[in-house]
Amino acid sequence: MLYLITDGSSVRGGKDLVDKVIEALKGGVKLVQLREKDLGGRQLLELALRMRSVTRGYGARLLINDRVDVALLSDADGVHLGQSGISPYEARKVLGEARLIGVSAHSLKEAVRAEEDGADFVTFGPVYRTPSKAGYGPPVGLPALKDACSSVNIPLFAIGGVKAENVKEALAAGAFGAAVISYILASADAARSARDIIEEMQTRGAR
Ligand code: TZP
Repeated sequence: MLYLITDGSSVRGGKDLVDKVIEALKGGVKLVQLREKDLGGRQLLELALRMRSVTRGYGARLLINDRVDVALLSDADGVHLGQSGISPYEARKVLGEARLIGVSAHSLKEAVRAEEDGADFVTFGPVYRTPSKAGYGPPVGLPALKDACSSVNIPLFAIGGVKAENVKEALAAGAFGAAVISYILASADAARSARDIIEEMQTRGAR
């Protein structure tokens, strides 16, 4: 499963983020996280509602980064939580069982705790050096990914510098899927990039 995470600042050439996400949906993306940390609640909700409409049009799921309130107000499929926000355990009380809760983990310890706290899945990384601008720390590498995959029982998405050229080794390490920002959003042809990475993943039997 390919998981697209938005970052408006990764979009090149003055293109609109929603248009870029539509391109990615056309390329086969079925899971999108709206992650626009600079937006206030009002603007974020407005964008979430637009994303809700486009993702629904392509039968894709939408998660909202950190903001449980915005997820509920936009009727998103769930949230993706960081390490410093509210815990999956608390979020579940508000979201119920039907919505998804993802958690960002940067170490084995964080991945294990996310599972214990009731997360449905985790993203783990950065596995590789990431082209994305924000500071995500040094790559944890494939051995750490492998270790995490064999230590948790929930699906784990490899994140950080993942692209068509290296996604198969992440899956070989045990990852359920891959989460990407720049490989798709900074691509001149997001549909093609999405298709390329999905095809690579499917050769390893990923959905
Ligand atoms: N968490 C760990 S690395 C990362 C996040 C959100 C950024 C991933 O971006 P890219 O461009 O796919 O490397």
